[in-house]
Amino acid sequence: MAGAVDDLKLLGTWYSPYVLRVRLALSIKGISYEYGEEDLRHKSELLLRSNPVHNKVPVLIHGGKPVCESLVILQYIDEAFGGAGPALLPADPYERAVARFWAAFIEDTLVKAMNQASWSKTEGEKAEGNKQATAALRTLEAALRDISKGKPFFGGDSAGYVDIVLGGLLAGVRAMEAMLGVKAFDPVTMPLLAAWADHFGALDAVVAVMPDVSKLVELFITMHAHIAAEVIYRV
Ligand SMILES: N[C@@H](CCC(=O)N[C@@H](CS)C(=O)NCC(=O)O)C(=O)O
Repeated sequence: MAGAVDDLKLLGTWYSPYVLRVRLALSIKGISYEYGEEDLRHKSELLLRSNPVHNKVPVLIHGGKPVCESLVILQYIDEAFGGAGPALLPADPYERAVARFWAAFIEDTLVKAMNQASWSKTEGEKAEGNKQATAALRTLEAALRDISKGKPFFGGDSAGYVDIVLGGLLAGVRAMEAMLGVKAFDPVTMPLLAAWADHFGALDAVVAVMPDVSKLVELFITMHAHIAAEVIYRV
């Protein structure tokens, strides 16, 4: 295979949006690797040794050397395996800076709001999270219009760094939509993002690594039940 790389291992969990980013990048670049599924209640020695600061997945281990944090890993993949598949970040330094800016926005603003909307203990906190997530998505809709210049992806004709950072959230978004009967990427108010999600989700390289949405729904129902039980216990 064109993107075969020696001694490449990814430590992950099947439901993690951060791990999905790394799987998406490797899949889009056509790079093969060994995958190690972690049980986060009983983390492996390898994980603890490889990410001693955060003890979190994903960790990409290349030639025995660990790289941690999903955004750092994506940039490492682009630089270390430049010869494999399409480049994830643009070549132009200014466009690279713009892509990094939007990746940071997704991470710091959108993910934070989506987590608040999904996992808060009170309805008030959830509603505030929803409001902030919608505002962040509207900002991204405008960014997509500017950056893509009529093409389907933030990366232009093909999916790149920003698409992968946002795309890692897509399985979780689809699961929440199925549970709540709502459209997060509203085709009326966010037509470009709605089309982006359809295009990105249909790419072969994406379909190959997307987790099963119905399994995610089951997991989210269990997680919500745990949060609710904790609230009742605390009351
Ligand atoms: N900022 C990190 C976040 C990674 C993260 O939160 N991973 C979760 C799984 S979704 C984890 O490993 N949690 C284990 C723990 O918190 O102990 C990244 O982008 O890689």
